[in-house]
Amino acid sequence: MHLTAAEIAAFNGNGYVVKPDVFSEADLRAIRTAIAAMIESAVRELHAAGELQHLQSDASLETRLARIMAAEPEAGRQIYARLLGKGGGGYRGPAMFAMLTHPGLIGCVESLVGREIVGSSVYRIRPKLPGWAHGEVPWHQDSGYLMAHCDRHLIVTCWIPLVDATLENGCLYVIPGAHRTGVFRHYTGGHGGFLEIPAKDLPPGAIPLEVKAGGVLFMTNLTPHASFENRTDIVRWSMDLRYQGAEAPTNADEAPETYTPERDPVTMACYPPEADFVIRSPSHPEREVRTATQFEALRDRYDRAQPYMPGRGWTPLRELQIAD
Ligand SMILES: O=C(O)CCC(=O)C(=O)O
Repeated sequence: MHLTAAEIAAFNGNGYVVKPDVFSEADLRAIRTAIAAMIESAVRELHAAGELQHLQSDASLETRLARIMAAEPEAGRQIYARLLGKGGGGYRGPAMFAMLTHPGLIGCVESLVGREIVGSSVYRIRPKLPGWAHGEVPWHQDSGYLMAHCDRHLIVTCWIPLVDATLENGCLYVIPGAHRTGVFRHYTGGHGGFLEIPAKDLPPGAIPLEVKAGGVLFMTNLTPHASFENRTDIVRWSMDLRYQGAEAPTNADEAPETYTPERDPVTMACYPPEADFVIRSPSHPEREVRTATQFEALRDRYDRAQPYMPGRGWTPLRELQIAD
């Protein structure tokens, strides 16, 4: 599977394209089952420790965390933290590796970045819970989170809903064409604790993108996007995976210990705290991470070393509000 010429042109012109049916139901079942199993194990542990009263065992993946969060919010927060870690990037099991290396997805990514493909360190699993502020993600460009010298490189975000993403449950919004403006000023401490571009700084024309489970929304790292309230009673589970080509800075061949405050920032990977991984390299196949075990070991090594990443110097949002 690849993107068609029309899809590539849409991606370049608008900063995004939606491709339906990249993942089959069976593909999604594996990751959904893995997430459900992580929830089950966290629930059992908390229950055994007396920190959760109701197991909510009869609930589905779509409803279990929502029900726990509504009934026992502290236990719900703990499950979220244990389950996903790093804001949603903590899981590195075989089902995650299968998603990251999915042949159809990688074929589409190849259409955008070329044949040498590096998996960007920042991947996330997100449960957008009903009525949960942290689940709403304010306007930002992914570049806002990355090192500034990476702004000129293409890093493709693949946003993958694990349930149908609708207007009601908080699908993504994008601003077509706004990726051509460069990086907008972001502020720290925005809604839900995320980085935020104030809406007044953005061009008009935001549109919602409803995407069915199995489809993928491809975006550039400069595409402004946001998602708002989930007004349903189900969890809008999604994943966002990122990929870059050979020319973008990476830590794929580096020891995490080399990331120290003394190091010149322009020599750094785009997001040093977590491990990048080579998905496909026809020129250096020996660099490829080929097994889930290799992948897990690499991610663990970076986690243990806690590599240094300098901030981008974004201003706190409250300072803007005081100035206003
Ligand atoms: O899933 C969401 O609601 C937000 C996703 C996002 O901001 C991203 O993938 O960068």
